Amino acid sequence: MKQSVALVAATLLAAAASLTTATPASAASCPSGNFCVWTDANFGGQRMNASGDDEWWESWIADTDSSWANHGISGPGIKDHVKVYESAIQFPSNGGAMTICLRPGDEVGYNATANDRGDAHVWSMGC
Ligand SMILES: [Ca+2]
Repeated sequence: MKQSVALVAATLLAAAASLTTATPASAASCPSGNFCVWTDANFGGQRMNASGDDEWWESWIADTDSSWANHGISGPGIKDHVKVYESAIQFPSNGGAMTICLRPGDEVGYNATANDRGDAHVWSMGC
């Protein structure tokens, strides 16, 4: 009995995983509650992760970002979207153009428009 319950649970988990995974082979490895960004496409190379805003990315990730994941926590009144900007948000710069915006749960393995352009990110209520 115990074994069959475990089997059912495992089957349900597998079904849930296949429903929620956007990219087939490699789901992004990113801690819950964090925005993650990688230097290479498909969540490869070095990863930066942040649970808060970072208005001035470190030089190793600035303008080298090639894949992104939003594993932020969703809920009423919670800033659960992430906007990435082309410039550091440092007075008088407001960050310039937004290169990409991620909804909760979004995992983007590559995006030609945003590739190697990000310098800052901010959590927000929407895109
Ligand atoms: Ca890159």
